[in-house]
Amino acid sequence: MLYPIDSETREKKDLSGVWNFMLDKEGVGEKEKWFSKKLSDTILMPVPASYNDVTQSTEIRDYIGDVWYETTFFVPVSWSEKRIFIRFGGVSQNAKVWINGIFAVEHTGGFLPFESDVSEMLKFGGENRMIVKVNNVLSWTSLPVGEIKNGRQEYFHDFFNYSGIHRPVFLVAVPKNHIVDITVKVRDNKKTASIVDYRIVTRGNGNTITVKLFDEEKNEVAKKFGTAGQLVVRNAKLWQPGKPYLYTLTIESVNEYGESDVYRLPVGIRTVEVKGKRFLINGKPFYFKGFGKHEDMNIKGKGYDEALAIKDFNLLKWIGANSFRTSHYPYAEEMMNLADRLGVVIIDEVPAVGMNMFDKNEKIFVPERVGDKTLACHIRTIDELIDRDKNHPSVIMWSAGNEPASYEEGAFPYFTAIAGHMRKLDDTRPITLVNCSPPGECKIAQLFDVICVNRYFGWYSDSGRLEVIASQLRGDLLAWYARFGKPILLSEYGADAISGFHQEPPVMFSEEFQCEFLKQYHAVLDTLDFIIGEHVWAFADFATKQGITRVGGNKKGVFTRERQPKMSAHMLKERWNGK
Ligand code: BDP
Repeated sequence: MLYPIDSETREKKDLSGVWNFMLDKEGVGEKEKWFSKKLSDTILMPVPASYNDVTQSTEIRDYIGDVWYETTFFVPVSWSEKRIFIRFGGVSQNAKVWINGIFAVEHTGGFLPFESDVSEMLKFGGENRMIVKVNNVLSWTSLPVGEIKNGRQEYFHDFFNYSGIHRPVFLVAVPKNHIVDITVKVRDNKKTASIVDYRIVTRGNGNTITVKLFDEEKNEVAKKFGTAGQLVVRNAKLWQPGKPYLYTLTIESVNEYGESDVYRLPVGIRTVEVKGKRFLINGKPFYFKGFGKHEDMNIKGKGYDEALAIKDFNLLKWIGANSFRTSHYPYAEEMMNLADRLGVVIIDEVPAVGMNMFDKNEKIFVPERVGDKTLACHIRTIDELIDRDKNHPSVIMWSAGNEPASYEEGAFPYFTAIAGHMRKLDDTRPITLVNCSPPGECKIAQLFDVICVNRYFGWYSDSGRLEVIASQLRGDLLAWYARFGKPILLSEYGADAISGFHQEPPVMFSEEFQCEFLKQYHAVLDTLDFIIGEHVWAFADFATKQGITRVGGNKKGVFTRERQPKMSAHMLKERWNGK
C-alpha cells in the first residue's frame, strides 16, 4: 500500500486534530446505529493519540471494549472528478469506519494501515461526518494475543495496551486511473551496474507507464516503459548505514485520454545478505549497535508524534547507534520514512508477541490458544507488513515475532508456515525470530537466517549477581552457535534503572548497576566472532500494565521516558562511537 503523497496529480488532506469521543460501555453502539447520526455526550479527544492517558478518568485509562470517535470535514469541490480514499495509518486494535452513515471500511490489527475508496459516500457541497468505532480487545486470534479472564483483559506482553487512533488519518485524492502499487527490488549492486527490478500495478485499462530514476541532483539515471522491468544504474551511489543515498523513482501513468497520475518513491540501492557468520549490507559486514524500542511517550501513549520521532533519531545518532528493532510491532510509516532518509537500519517486527506464559505447564501452541485462526491472522499481518514496508531500504530484515514458546512441539509447524510465507513474499531480505528459549530446547531457530536472542542473566535469574553474567552468557551463546551455526544478534539485554537512584557498589535498579550489567555483556560479545550485534533493551523507559515488578512502567531504558540520558547512555555513547 503506497504512502500518501502530494504530487502534480495527487492531493492529501490530514484529518488529524481534535475529534469527538465517547465510550460504549454496554457495547450497543452498532446495534443502535450510532454511526448514522451525530454522537451525543462526547468529550474531546486528540488524533493521533492513545485515549488512555489524556483524561483524568481511570475508567478511560483501563477501558476494554468499544469506543467511538467522530469528526467532520469538507472535501474540495475540485476533487469531484477524482477517486478519494480514506486512509488510516494505524488504529489499535480494531476499527470500523462510517462516512455520512455509510459503512466505509473495517480493519483488524493495530499497527498497519488500511484504506478504502469512499468517493461515492462523500458530499462535495457540504459537511461530511466520519464515525469510527475502535475496539481494543486482545484475544487468542489477534496479534498481540491476549484473553479476557473474569471480565479483565489479560495479556502476556510487557507494554501497556494503548488504544485509539494512533497514526495520521488522511483523505487522499488521486486520478480515476491511478497508480495502486509499486514494488522495487535491488537485485545486484555491482559497481559497474546496479540492477533494480520494478513492478507497478495501476487501476484502469490502457495506461501507459513511464518509469524514471533520478539521483539526488535530479539527474535522470535510468528510464523504462511498462508495468515491470529492470533499471540498470551505472556507478550507483549506495544507500549505506549512516550514509544514506536516496534516488527518486518517478512513475507516470497516462490513460487513453491523456490523463496522468504521478507518484514519486524514494529508492535506496543496497543489498543485504547473510553469509557464514556475517550479516552483509552491500557486501560489507555490518555490526548492529542499537536498541529494541517502543512507540511510547507521556500523555500521547502510542500516538505518532513528529517531534518525538526526530528526537529519537537524534538520540540514536548521539549515542552512536546504527539500528533498532521495531519491537514488538510495526511502527508508524513516518518512522520508516525517516530511517530511510537518515540511514538507520531497521529490523521490522510482526506484532506476534506474548505467545509465551513462561510456564511449561501452560501450552500455548494448542488449538484453543495459538491455533489455526491465530496462524491465519499472523499470515495476514505479514502480508500487510511486507506490502507496506517492502520498498524501504532501511528495512534489512523481517522478524516473525518476539519470544514465542519456541520449545513447544507445536511451535515447529506453526513457524514453518510463517517462515515459508515470509520467504515467499520477499526473496531479498533475511528473516529472523526473536528467541528466549534455552538453545538446546528451541524447535525453530533453524527456520530463520539470523538467531536473535534475548538474555537477562543477572536480572531475571541470579538477580543482582553481576559476577555470573559472563560465564552464563558465554556458555549460552556458544551453545546456540554450536547447534545452529548461524550468526547471532543479542537482541535484548538490560536491567531496570530508576533515573537518579545511585548506589556504589551497585545494586539492582541503580544507574551504576545498569551500567555494570551492560559492561559484563559487552565483555563477552567482544570475544565471539559469530556475534553480529547488540541491541540493548531498551531505548527509553516505557509504560506497562501494573504489576509488582514495574514501578511506573519498565525502567530498562537507557534514556528516561522524557528522553534524558541515564549513566548507561554515556557509557554506550563511548563504546559505540569507538566501535
Ligand atoms: C523481554 C521482552 C520485553 C520485555 C523485557 C523485560 O521481550 O518485551 O519488556 O523482557 O522484561 O523478555 O524488560
